Amino acid sequence: MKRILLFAFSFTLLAFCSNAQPNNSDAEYVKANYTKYEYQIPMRDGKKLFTSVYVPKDQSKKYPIMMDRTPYSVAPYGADRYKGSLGPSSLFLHDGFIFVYQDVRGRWMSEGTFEEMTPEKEVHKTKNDVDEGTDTYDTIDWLIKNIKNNNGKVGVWGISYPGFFTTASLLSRHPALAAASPQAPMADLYRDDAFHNGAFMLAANFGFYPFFTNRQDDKPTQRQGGRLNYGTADGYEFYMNMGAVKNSNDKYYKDTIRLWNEMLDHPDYDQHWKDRNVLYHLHDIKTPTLVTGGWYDAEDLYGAINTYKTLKKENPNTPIYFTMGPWVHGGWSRGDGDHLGDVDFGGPTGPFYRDKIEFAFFSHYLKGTELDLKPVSAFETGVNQWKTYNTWPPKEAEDKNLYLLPGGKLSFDAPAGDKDTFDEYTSDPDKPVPFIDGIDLGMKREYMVGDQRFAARRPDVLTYQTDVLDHDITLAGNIWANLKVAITGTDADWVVKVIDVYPDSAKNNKFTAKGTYMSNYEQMVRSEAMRGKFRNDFGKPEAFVPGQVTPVNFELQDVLHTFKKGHRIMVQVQSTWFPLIDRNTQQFQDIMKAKDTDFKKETHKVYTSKEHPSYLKVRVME
Ligand code: PG9
Repeated sequence: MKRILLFAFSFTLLAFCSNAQPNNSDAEYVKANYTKYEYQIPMRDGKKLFTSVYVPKDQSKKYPIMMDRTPYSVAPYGADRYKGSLGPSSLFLHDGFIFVYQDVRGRWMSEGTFEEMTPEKEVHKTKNDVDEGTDTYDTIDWLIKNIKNNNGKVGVWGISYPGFFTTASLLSRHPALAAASPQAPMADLYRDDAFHNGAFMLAANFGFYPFFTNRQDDKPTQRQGGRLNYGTADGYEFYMNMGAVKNSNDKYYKDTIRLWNEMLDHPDYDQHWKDRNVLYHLHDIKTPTLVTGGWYDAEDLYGAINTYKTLKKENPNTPIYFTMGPWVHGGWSRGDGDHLGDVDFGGPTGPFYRDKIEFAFFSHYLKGTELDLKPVSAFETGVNQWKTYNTWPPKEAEDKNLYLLPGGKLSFDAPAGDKDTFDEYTSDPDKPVPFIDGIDLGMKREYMVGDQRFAARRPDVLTYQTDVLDHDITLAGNIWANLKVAITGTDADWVVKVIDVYPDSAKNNKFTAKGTYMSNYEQMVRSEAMRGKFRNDFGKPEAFVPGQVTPVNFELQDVLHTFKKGHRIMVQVQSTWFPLIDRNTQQFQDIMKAKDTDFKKETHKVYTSKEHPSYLKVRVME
């Protein structure tokens, strides 16, 4: 019974986290045209990794290998009952490749011990020292030597955690590794899925981490806590009732979830995280690489952008391609990608990427077909058009400051006058600002484009907006928030949101396909949190001095968005964002060990004066 359960669950998650999409006609095609083999491939330290290999029945040709190394179980690929396509899209399936799926070390049917994100140990003391780079090397070497009719070229791809294993495959530096595509790759778990500038991503992780306990003796769980009875569909209510984060073990996990406890034990950026940051290792890479991400990826936006930027910087002579589309986590691998929530992208974006970018990239490097692809392909939201660039961010963009001014104004003109103006609000951890309008048990991914009017109407959310724009303004690149703040407590979280305000009904009585009335819609474009005590160093938290004006500067991830003429640019500032991030006690302490009585209501000030300017540094193309 358990095995069937295991199969059923892992297939569900697999479809979510990787590329497979249940598609009966493809499954029939697989059965008719491919033969499946299963192997336990020996690594250099003797451990064997379970590997499914699908080989075209037509043995008259030689085929490249496309490999996906995953912690999410290849059981569905290993079972006769498997339904679905093979490869990043069915274009690969029908074009003829050898497909390889491998359980990474220590997961499911592979031997060894699973350690989160072990990219490459700095020093291999003995030849048996292993990591994901050496496991990939040994796997590729074995495949090339043992799988009939391979053409000696291997491509590796994967989304999310498999995206990390794809980046780690580059560290194998195996001569047969001819192309790789890390997609929504986790790069630094601290800044990707676990924390955002030190604020803990509570709703995203609480229900998911049970999946990462042990290999064989763990009941599978659905994403969002399949083993838990939340007792409600309202995450805001559930997590308020949970109270302090440490109650999660007392009330639910009883210290049984290793990865969850790693988060609670490592709230600062310490060696635990540095050992798992693959970005430190991306040098001497020769393999052509396509990094793919989504502007609205709520999980690994940092990973996609920084994997590309690091690869490009460290390996100037290696072909490194970058695609960013208007997608959620993995959204490019399935469906049309023509809208998200209420926001319309003017047509399908996924099929274009899968055919003209992803399939063209691998076909070129694995089969020698033509490739007409610019280094950067980026979808410009707001005007819904694909743009190509030689570099990212585009060199044409120029840095400008967008100032928060008195009276809720926002302008490229710096504040004037001598009055040390500021706005203030009471930040109450017992009444945190919701991150969505409505209810959801997890990290509702539409939050990244959601209408922010529900928040703007709260007294603990500051809102600043430009006059109606008389021309289009494009932001292309990252955004830095530079706040000047003062608080009555000794710690605080700062959330900055960049919002596109649609024209009012007089000029915009547009309804979306879903029937949403977009007049005065306040669409989120980019947002980020910063736990104030980490403002100078994620590894060295510092208390605020009550009442002292203090700079808090932090990066919001890149955008390519045009605020059209007739729209406004809006910035909102707040100090709670629940339950997307955990609540700050607003007292300088280890919040993971805080008690329910430690949470204190405090008053926060955001300065808007010439002496203490708060602004966003943006990269503008006009
Ligand atoms: N990026 C997702 C994740 C992995 C591990 C821990 C937390 C999140 C994912 O692979 O779906």
